[in-house]
Parts: sequence; structure tokens; C-alpha cells
Amino acid sequence: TVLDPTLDLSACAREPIHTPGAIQPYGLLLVVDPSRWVVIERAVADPALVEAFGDPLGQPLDQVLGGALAHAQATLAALAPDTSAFLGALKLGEAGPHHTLAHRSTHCLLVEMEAPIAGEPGSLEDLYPAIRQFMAEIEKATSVAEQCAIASEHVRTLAQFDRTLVYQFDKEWNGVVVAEDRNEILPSYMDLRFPESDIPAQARALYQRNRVRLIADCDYVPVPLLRDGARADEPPTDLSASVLRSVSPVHLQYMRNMGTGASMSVSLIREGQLWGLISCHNRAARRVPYHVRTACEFIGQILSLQIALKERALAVEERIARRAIQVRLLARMAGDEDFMAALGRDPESLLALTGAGGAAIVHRGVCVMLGDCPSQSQILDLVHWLTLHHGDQDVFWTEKLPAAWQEADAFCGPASGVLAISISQLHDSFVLWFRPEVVRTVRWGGDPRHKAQAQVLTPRMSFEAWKQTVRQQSLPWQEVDRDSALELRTAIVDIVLRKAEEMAELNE
Ligand code: BLA
Repeated sequence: TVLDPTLDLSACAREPIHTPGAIQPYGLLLVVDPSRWVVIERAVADPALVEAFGDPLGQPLDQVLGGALAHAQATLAALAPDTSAFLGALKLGEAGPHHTLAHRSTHCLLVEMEAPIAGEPGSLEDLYPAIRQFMAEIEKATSVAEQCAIASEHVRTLAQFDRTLVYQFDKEWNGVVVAEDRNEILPSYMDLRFPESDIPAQARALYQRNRVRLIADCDYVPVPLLRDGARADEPPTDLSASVLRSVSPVHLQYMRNMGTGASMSVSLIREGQLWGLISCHNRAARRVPYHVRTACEFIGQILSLQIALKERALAVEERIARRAIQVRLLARMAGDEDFMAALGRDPESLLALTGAGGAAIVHRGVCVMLGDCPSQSQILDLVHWLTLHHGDQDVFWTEKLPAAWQEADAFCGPASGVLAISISQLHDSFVLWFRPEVVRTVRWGGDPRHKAQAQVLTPRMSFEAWKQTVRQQSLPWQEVDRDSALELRTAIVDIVLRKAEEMAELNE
């Protein structure tokens, strides 16, 4: 495949991969006009089928393929828009039983029939023991990483790939490989990162919708979808829901570069969003039987649910731990005349409250410093800047302070990240927490910078990991960190008010 080197990266996301006008050659696709029940387009890979049954184009569906679909017509008629139905394995004469799927879209009905695979399981039930085993194991996992590792192993055993990995997206849709199971045929990708453009937005949208995508052979010859002349000017048919949908030539080239003849991905969806993929690779071409794909889809759904549960449970544990720290700090403050100074007498708790490397308490011009901090004058400058620019905020945070305020360049070592609460506007009272610059050493699967240069749309020819460092940035402040800071602020402000009232009573 020769790829156009003048295309830019955004072109990746614009490629209309849902209307390729062709299918992969493992069966046949009929496009049916549901108002007339006539086949208006077709792609049939096996010429023997056309010979045996005649060309379906223009034929009424109930006559097509020797009546094999006739019994399903009621099911098809009842399909709601944007839904699919599995019609079972329909026997097509000599060509054997074809797993048949129907999808109803707004304008038409897609009927797909997959050619049989030698030795495939007869039913999903045959695979149930493997699924049950998976459920038993994943329930015992103590971390998300372990859950993903268990799923990788089970999907690899079930679907028999050389390598299975779990790929997790970050906020910017770059991905990192968080679990892997493999034999010695393909290399390890564990911990590697890949740029967002490797799985462009419209591809992610399709994976959000269809949970399993099989590309059985990166060297396949596409079978064109043919229509009669009267429909020549109609827009191309949307194959979003089609299992056999032909693949972007760019991605096929990418697979060849990776040394993978076949790939399958199973979507992991958490709270309605694509969280990641279970991505499977094989050196040689490989078809995965329908029931095996369904079992893998099921494993993907169970994994998604388990990840959500585990993340929630870990978050609750973390909140309880922070609450305990807060109680300790408040007890100390309550028993002390100078409550702001009291905060500084338990450095360990104050730092642990937000997971910081350093902290400073600034009150009436006095600055108490704990852990890893900028200098006193730098902290006072920072407080001045905060008062000027963020004085109306109870809480302020950033993980890129130098990006917001250039002077912070000078002390980004201990304090690339800052979380601050303002206690009293009147007295410039602040509590600040600092996080150090994480010169994060990141391994990328491909240098994203290359893509901004000449070979842009050519998938990278090398998977050499390279190191990218993220400068002047700390680890992000999580919601639990910010909430802990804000709760401490509320408690301190209460104390300040109470002290003020006590003073007033004394003066009466
Ligand atoms: C699809 N790209 C994909 C898919 C994966 C990747 C997993 C899903 C389909 C599949 O299972 O093969 C990428 N595969 C990876 C990565 C790893 C992996 C990162 O195993 C890491 C371990 N891809 C590019 C560029 C374009 C591009 C520059 O690199 C630009 C056109 C396109 N990728 C692209 C498209 C698809 C895709 C269009 C959708 C293929 C389809 O479903 O039709």
C-alpha cells in the first residue's frame, strides 16, 4: 500500500472508516431495503455461492439464498432501529452453516453471514466453563492491574492469540499497556505508551459502539459492495454495525509494520466511556469463531464492571484514610492556643493529608515550612501572586505552576505542583502544599513528534521505545487531595470564627 505522505494527522480522524464500500472476505453482506424487502447491495466473497444461489442483487430477501433466511423474516421485521439480532447458523448448501447477524439502521437492514471455521465450538455453552473460571479468578484480584492481567490470560487462552494486552487510555487518549500475556512469537509491549492518533477518534467511536473488532488477515483482498446502476449516486452505505466491515488501509499497513497478521480488540467501557481495549495479536492470519468472540466480549464486560468496582472501593478506602488524618490534625489544633502553629507540629500528617512533598503555613507574615519547599521569600512571593490573581478562591491548585506564573520556573524542582487554601483574606493566611517536578520518564511506542513531520500518515516503521520527559509538571492533584484541603479549610475557618466569638465574649 502506498500512503499519501502529504496528508496530515487530522486526516486520520477524518477518514470515513464506516463507509469503506467493501468487506473482509469471510462471508457475505446483503443490504436490504426494509420497505420492499429487496436486496439493494451485496458483497459475496465466495463465487460458488453466487453460482449456487444466483446473484441476490435486486431479489426479494425471502427468495435469496434458497430461502435460508425466510424463517427469520419476522425477526427482521421487528428489529428496532440501531439494534442487531443473531439469527443463528443458517445452512447455505455446500457452503455449510453461516453465523448470521442482522443490523437495522435508519435506512436499511444489513444481513451478514460468516463462513464456517473448521473445529469451531458449536455454542456459547461450550465456552461457559472458561468464563466461569475467569469470574472465579477475577473476583480475587486485589488491584486493577491484576484484574487486567487475569483477563489478558483468559482471552489469550480462549481466542488463541500469540499476544493479548490491555491497553488503557489517558485523558488525552494516548494509551499505555497495563497488562500482557504472550508466547515468544511476538515481542512484549508491556508499559509502552502509544500516541492518541494510533487509534483515531472515529475508530474509538466505533469501538464504543461495537464491542469486538476482528481483523483476521492484514493481507486480505477486500470484497467490494456492489449496487445496481439506479443507486449509483446514493451516498455510500454506513457499515458501522457490520462485523465484516473492511479495514482502513493505513491501519492494515500499521499491522504489517507491527508484524501482526491478525488482530482482535475488545472494548472496555466504564461509565459509558471507552476506558481501554483488550487488544490481541497473532503473527499469522487468524479467524476467531463467532462464539469465541462473544465469550471474549463477555469477559470484556465483566472486566469493565470489575474495574469500576475496584476503582470505587479503592477511592472509598483512600477517603477514609484521609478523614483519619484530618481528625488527627484538628485534635492538635483544638488543644493549642496558636492553632496555625499547631498545624506545623505534625508535619507527617499535614503532608499525608494531600499527598504532598512539602507544605507551608503562612500566617500574619510568619512562614512555617515543612518537607521539601521553595525558599521562604519564594513562598511569600507566591502568596502575593495568589492573593492578586486568585484571591477570591478558597482553594487553588495546579500541577503546572510555571505555566501559570513564569517566576515559578526558579523553584519548579520542589514545587511544580501547588495546592493552596486561603484562610483569611485580611491577614494573608494560607496553607500551601507542594509537589515536586516529576521528570517522568515515559516510554512511547512511537515518537509522536515524527508524525508532525514528513511521513505523517505513514504508520511508524519502528516501535523502538523512546523516552519523553515531561518537564515542570507534578503528578496531578486528585479530587480526594483537593477535597481534603478544602475540608481542612472549612474546619480552620470554624475555629477562627469561634476564637473571634470567644474574644468578643471576653470583652463584654
Ligand atoms: C485501529 N489502532 C487501531 C486498533 C488498535 C490500534 C488496537 C483497533 C483495531 C485492532 O484491533 O487492530 C493501535 N494496536 C494499536 C496500538 C497498540 C496495538 C497503539 O496493539 C499498542 C500495543 N493508526 C495510525 C495512524 C492512523 C491510524 C497514523 O497509527 C491514521 C489513519 C488509523 N487505527 C487507525 C484506524 C483504525 C485503527 C483508521 C480503525 C480500524 C478499523 O476498525 O477499521
